[in-house]
Amino acid sequence: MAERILYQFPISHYCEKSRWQLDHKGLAYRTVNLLPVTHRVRTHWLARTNTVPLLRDGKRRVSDSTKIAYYLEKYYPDQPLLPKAGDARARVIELEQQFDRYGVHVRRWVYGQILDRSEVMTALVGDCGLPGPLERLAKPLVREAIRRGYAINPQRVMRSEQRVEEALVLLESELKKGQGQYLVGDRFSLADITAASMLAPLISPQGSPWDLFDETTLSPTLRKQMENWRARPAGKWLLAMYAQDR
Ligand SMILES: N[C@@H](CCC(=O)N[C@@H](CS)C(=O)NCC(=O)O)C(=O)O
Repeated sequence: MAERILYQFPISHYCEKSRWQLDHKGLAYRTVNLLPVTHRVRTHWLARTNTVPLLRDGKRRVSDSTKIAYYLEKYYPDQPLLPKAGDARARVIELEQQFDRYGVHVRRWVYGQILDRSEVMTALVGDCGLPGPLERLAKPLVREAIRRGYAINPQRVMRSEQRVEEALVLLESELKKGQGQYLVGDRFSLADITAASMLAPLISPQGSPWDLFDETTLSPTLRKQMENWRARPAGKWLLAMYAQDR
């Protein structure tokens, strides 16, 4: 059988979205961790792209979590995540796009708080198959590349915090419209996977890829913020999604 590979960064929430979808559909795959920065050589060679996730499914190569989502729905329609037609389909598509866009702000806000922690570089660089001395050399370079590439600076992080709040409000208002379990109708869909993957780094549910820290070592301000988010409806929903549907 042809091999299925997801090229990824383990703590990328866009990669989490694709892993969740593959897992939901029960599709076998293996992950290959790429080293941020030099990953571009591989992703460009494979699919003329600079970003992960990138799915290699036998001979086919698909990059971008949204394109991967549509690809998987088309070729592996079991356990569907996208309604076939009608208003529900349009709504899932719209929410998927909205939460995907908020993902950029979640990423900037989270890195703004934790980029200097060693656990982050260990998660990103530690499992890429580099020998020890190279790994030690790579970590500060990757950290600075992330700082520059994602504009992790105080002004931009502050603006992203407002967009994060908007995302949480959107999630809460959508949940109010339905029965509170899923975003569109009474079925788990791509909208739920996207919202949960994009926002979960804010509260690092147990067992998720962002469960990296001994939280008692985080700053009191960050701990308080996470506690507040976990206590509000959006946070409770995210925790429930990870506990029940992930
Ligand atoms: N729209 C893309 C965004 C993917 C994305 O931003 N991936 C980041 C990791 S979270 C990446 O590969 N960054 C590396 C780079 O930009 O060089 C998707 O949905 O897949």
